[in-house]
Amino acid sequence: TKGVNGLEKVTLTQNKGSSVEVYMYGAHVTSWKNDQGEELLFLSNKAIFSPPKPIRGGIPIVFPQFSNLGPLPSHGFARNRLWVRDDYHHPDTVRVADGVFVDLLLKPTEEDLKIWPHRFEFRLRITLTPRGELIMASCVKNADTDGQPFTFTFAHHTYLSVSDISKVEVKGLAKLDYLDNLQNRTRQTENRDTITINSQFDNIYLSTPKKIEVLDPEKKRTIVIQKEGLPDVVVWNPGEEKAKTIEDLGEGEYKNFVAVEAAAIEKPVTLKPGEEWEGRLEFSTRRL
Ligand code: TA6
Repeated sequence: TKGVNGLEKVTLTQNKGSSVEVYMYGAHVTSWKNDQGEELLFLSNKAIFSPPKPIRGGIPIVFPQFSNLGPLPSHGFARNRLWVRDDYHHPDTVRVADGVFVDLLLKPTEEDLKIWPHRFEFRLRITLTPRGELIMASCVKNADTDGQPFTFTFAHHTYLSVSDISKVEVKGLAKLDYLDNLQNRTRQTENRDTITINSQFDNIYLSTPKKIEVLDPEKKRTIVIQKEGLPDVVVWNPGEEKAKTIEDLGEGEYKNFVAVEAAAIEKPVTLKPGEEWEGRLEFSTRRL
C-alpha cells in the first residue's frame, strides 16, 4: 500500500492490535505496536518522507558506515535507498520465528558502486510474532565472488518512544567501556548501574550483553532488546539545545525518544568474497 507522499509501505498485523509498518524506502520500520496496541517507536512530527532525506524516527538502517567513521555520507546510504521485496530463502540459523514477515533486499546500483565499490547483498527479514514482538534479522553477503573483501559498520538506529527522556532508565550497560561521541570518541568506563539522561548524550557502549532494557516509569513498561551479532549499543539523545538544530524534529520532541542502537562499530565486519554476516535484533515489552 501507499504511505506518506505515495511511498510504498508494507504493514504486518497480528491479533490484539499489534502491527508493524515498513517503508520500502530505507527498509525503514516507522511503527511497531505491541499486543496491547501501544506504539513503541518514536516518529518525528516533522519527519520528511522525501528521498534522499532519511526518515527521522522509527528504525533507520545504518550501513555500510556508522556516523562519519569513513569516507561515505554520515550513516552510509542504506537508509536512503529504495529496497525491494525478496523471495530468497533466508538462511535462518537466525531461528525462523513464527509470525508474519516481510523479506527485503538491497543491492548496490552502479551509482552506489562509484562511492562504495563492493557488490553486496543485504537481506533483511522483519517479523511480527503472534505475541507482538518485532524481530529484525539481517544478512549481508559479499556477492563479488571473484572480487575483494569489504569491511562495514552497522547499526539499527532505533528511536524508542518514551514519555519523558529525563525519567528513562537504560539497563544492561553497567561497567562497560564506551566511546563518547561528544568527546572525540575517547574511551571511558561506565560507572553507573543504570543510565539516565539529562542532557545531550551520545555514547557507543562496547561489547555489550545480549539483553538491554529500557524502562519507562510513566508508561509503566520496559522495552526489552535482545540481540545477536551486534556487540555494541549506541545510546543517543540530542538534548534540548542540539535538538533545536535538527530541522526535522518538532519542538520539544527530543523528550519523547531515546535512540538505543544495536550495532557493530568498534570491530568492523569484514567479508571475503562469498562470505555472509548475520545479525539479529528482537524487541518485546513487559509491564512494570
Ligand atoms: O547514533 C547517534 C548519531 O550518530 C548521533 O551522533 C546523531 O548525529 C544521530 O546519530 C543522528 O544522525 P542523523 O544523520 O540521522 O541526523
